Amino acid sequence: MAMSQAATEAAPNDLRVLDTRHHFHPFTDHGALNAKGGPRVIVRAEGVHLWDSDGRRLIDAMAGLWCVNVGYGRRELAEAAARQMEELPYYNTFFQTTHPPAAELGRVLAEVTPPGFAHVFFTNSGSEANDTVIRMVRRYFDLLGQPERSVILSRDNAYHGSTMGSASLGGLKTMHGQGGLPIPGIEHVMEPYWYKLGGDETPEEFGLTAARAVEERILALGPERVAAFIAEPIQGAGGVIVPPDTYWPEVARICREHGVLLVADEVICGFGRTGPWFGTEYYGLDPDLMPIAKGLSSGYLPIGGVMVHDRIAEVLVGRGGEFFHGFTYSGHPVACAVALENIRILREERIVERCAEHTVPYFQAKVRALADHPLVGEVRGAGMLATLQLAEDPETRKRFEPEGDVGALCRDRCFANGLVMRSVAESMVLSPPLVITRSEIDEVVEKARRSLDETLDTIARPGGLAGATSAGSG
Ligand code: PXG
Repeated sequence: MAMSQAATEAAPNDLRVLDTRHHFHPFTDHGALNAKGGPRVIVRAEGVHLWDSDGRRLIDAMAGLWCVNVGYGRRELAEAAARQMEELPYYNTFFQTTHPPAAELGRVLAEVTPPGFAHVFFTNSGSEANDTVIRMVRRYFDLLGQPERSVILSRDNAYHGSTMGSASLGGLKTMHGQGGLPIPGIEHVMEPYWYKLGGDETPEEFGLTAARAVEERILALGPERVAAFIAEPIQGAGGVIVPPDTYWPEVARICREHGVLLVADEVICGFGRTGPWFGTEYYGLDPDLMPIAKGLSSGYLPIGGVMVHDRIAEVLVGRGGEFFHGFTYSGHPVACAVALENIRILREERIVERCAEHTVPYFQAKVRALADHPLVGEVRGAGMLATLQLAEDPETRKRFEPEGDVGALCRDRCFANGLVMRSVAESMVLSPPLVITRSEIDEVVEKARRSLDETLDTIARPGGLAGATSAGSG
């Protein structure tokens, strides 16, 4: 007690000290964080730029955490929140009650999502949306008199959230190693990550191999036991893994043939990230459930949901009786009002369409030009998602060992150069706001190239990598 008081007195206004003392952060190694003197402090943002507490300007090529699709500083969103706070700051949507923002947002979501999604179940996050998926899928088959159809298939290296259910759906072994996950009834199959797993197969051949891994598992378990397959159209947090073109048509066929529901996790891909409004439209998929979050409110307030296709709603909503599920803040009026305003902005300014037409080709061309860098083995991407896959030997796809150090070093060089990029192992990820301009894309790419050069310089020096990185997720 005396010690912490002394430290508080020593630095009463140092947010880093306060934060280090009191804040237990998500996905952060606090030992490493303390060693470097505490976290960076972001104090302000406008458009695609952030400012830290030292007054440094950073360009945010990650749209926060893949979510600030309309960019920072949209006053209309703040005003929508303030208006709703004055009118009705809270009321619940349980027990036969609603309020105008929830009812209105349901209607608007039915308009902007692909045909057939007339119903939404509201949550506060993507994790809650995916937990809701588990309960919905199992309830659906119970109602159909097939309670044994309860297994949900997912993929290695998938990210679907951090709650017990959604982390179980996820395929991250590091997460499963903490707290006894996955929960029963969830199985993982190979991800369609050609660069890492494709061996001697062409991407097209490997796409079919990865799809057939889904079918093999369904057959091994017995199709009568398999309820659903969940996947992101394009894996985001796994490292922007764009499946080969052969993958999705085959997976869709397999699910249809075996009566397995298709759950498309649109938490990152939704609301324009891949080009069209939804990632399922990018691939022409016809999913049964679509968890959404992030871009729904452009991250201005927490809100998520599960879009339920009519053929599922007919059972779950139409004749299912009471679904014993919900959150105090399901359909929170202020979050709904902000999501409504966000979608109004996206529609009225045609942000998704203009981005797909004008920004995506420029962004993809500029980022792909980094493929000539000696550290870059492959550039992948679609829409406003892209990644630079770093490699020790781009010719042979030889990866750096141990995985992650070079990516973390490059991520640190990006920060030093005023660029926010995420490193996922050796994938340097880009997911900027959809409103980024061409000159801002030039700024991102120029800073990325400089950061790659500096990374290469460091690792080329004898003993250069040792001690050069700040460990941990980034
Ligand atoms: N599904 C997908 C596809 C996601 O990317 C979630 C569900 C969970 O959403 P919530 O709102 O509960 O976080 C996500 C979240 C990263 C990173 O570093 C990615 C996410 C969250 C935090 C960090 O790439 N994705």
